[in-house]
Parts: sequence; structure tokens; C-alpha cells
Amino acid sequence: MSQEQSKASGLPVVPPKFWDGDDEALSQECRDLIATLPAEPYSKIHHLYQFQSFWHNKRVIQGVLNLQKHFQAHDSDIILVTMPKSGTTWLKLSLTLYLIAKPIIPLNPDPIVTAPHPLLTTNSHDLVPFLELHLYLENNPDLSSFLSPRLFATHLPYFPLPESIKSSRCKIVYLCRNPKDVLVSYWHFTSEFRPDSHVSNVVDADLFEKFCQGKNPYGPFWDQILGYYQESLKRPEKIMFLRFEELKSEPVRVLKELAEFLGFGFSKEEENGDAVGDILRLCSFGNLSNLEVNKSGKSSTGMTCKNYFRRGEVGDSKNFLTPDMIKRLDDITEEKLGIHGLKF
Ligand code: PAP
Repeated sequence: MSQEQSKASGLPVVPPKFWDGDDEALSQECRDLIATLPAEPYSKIHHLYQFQSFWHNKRVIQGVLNLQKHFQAHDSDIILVTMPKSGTTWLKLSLTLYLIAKPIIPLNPDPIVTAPHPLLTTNSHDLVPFLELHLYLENNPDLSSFLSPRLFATHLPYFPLPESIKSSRCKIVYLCRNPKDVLVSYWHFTSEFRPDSHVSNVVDADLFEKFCQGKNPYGPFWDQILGYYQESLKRPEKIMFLRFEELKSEPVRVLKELAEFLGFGFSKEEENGDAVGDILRLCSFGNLSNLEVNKSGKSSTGMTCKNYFRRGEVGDSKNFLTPDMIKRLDDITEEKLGIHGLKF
């Protein structure tokens, strides 16, 4: 299984040269392309560039170019897609546990109190690598050690996905979250990187404005969601469209439907042994945020693991957005998604 292997062999740490701003890390092709793209200052040190209708930093554009050129999907692949801060960490671990460990979990009478499951000593992002942010940064990685079904993640919109993902029988699991909570989560997550950040109880006005204009990493937010939603209506056997809010309110139903969608439904014995409940308990916010690896570790992409766990609630954004901000985001969401039957 891919995740056990990536853990055993250790995913390559993303070299700091790939962090935005270091052009030396980029191929000449990528640099030439970026020079032609519309640019938008995003912070004092970062720019975003509009590439294939969405806004990305330089590093992502390099990853997309390599990915589009080299990635060959297998029919058995599973691709997890999220907009950043929509529940990626939770989904990666639940699916890893479900695919790898569901026959093992029920054997352990109390998986939380006894020693943590080995999969829980690794941060989710190192169990399921990002295609464009990690694996394909440097040209064409050797994926031969990944066993089937291979599990990959991406934050990319539908349109720029490699052709073989769209045309093969591989499955896509898309998880979205309401835009207000995504924005607030992103604001908290990035505050340590923003030289101009200061402690405040209201989301930074510039960040808010850019998000509304669609000029945020992987944005426009609404276009990304709509792309996957419409594709999931056309091909429900290919794309499962999920919401963070339903994972929170009806996790048992969602996990069972997800298992069926992927073609590995829970057996009667597993259901009787409460495999679904075990996976959900292991992946609960309280359990994950208290694991040593997530309290003090860093992921192979160089991120501080504890920053992936803040509150994990629905509607917390109301504490960090003014009434005007809430109305503006609600209006945009209604205008862009409401007419397509998507409500948050
Ligand atoms: P990423 O896209 O950068 O990987 P991602 O995991 O999608 O980040 O988002 C982090 C959010 O998921 C955080 O939300 P918050 O800021 O509103 O709190 C984080 O708390 C939440 N999260 C992480 N793990 C869980 C979990 N097990 N259950 C519920 N929410 C979770």
C-alpha cells in the first residue's frame, strides 16, 4: 500500500529552494511561462500567477507542468481533492486507515487508550502525498514502489488535472467546506508566515478582499467547487462530492458511502466489529490533535503539524468575520453556487 511504503521509505522532504521566491528552483520552461502570466501581489513577499484560469504560486505552477506532462493514472488510483483548509488532513487519514487498517482496527479492543496505531505516528500529509506540491515538484518521480490502490492528493481544480486522471477509471473524492470557515482557517494557518500579520480578532482586510475576488491560492474558490460539482453530476461513478459539514454531522453515513463508492464496502463482520466507529474515533479531532507527531512534528513539506489542527468546527468563522464580511461572502456564494443548487 502506498502509504505504508511512503512512510517506510520516507517521502522526500520538499527542499526549501522550492518555496516561492527562489526562481533557481524552477525550470527554464516554467520561468518563461511565468513571465507571461498575469501576476497579483499576495503578501509582501509572494505573488500569485493566473495559470489555466486559477491563481497559483510559482512552485505550484512548476508542479502542475511536470504533473501534466508525466503523470499516468491507473484505473485503481484514488485521488483526494480539496481546496486548502477544507478537511484534507482528516480525509487523508480516514481513507488511509479505511484502506489499509480496517481489517486490523477491530482486533484492537481500545485503539485510542493502548499504543497508537503505527499509521498514527505519521502526519496525514506524509501518508498521502500531494501530487503538485510534493511528488511532481522535481520533474518525473519514480512511483514504482507505490502499491495498488495508489492514494494521492491534490488541491488542483478539475480543469488542469492531467488527462489520464479524467479519462481513466480512477476515482476522485472531492471534499469542500463552506467558504467562510475555509477563509478563517486559512487566515489562522498562514498568520505565522505573513510578515505583516498581527494578532487580531478579525480576518485581515486584504486577505478577505483577495479571497472575494478569487485571487487566493488555487482560487477562485467558487469556481473550483463548481467544476467538481458539475463533473460529479455528470459522472457520479467517477467523482464523489463531499462536504466537511456532512462529515461532521453524519460521519458514519459518509464513511460507509465512501467505502461503497470506492468499491470496498464494509463487510458485515467489520460493521459488527464497529470498524466504522473505530476509524472515526481514531480520526477524531481530539485524538489526532493530541498525537505526539501532530503536537511537535513537522511534515516532509516543512510545515508545523500542529497548525493543521485548530478547532475543526463548523461555523467558527462567525467569531472572526464582521457582519459585512459574512454578508459579502454569503452573497457571492449564492450568486455563484446557489443558482446551481449548491447551498452552504
Ligand atoms: P490543508 O488543506 O492545508 O491540508 P486541512 O486539513 O484541509 O488543511 O484544514 C485544516 C482544517 O481542518 C482546520 O480547520 P479549522 O482551522 O477551522 O480548525 C483543522 O482544525 C481541521 N481539522 C483537522 N483535522 C480534523 C479532524 N480530525 N476533524 C475535524 N476537523 C479537522
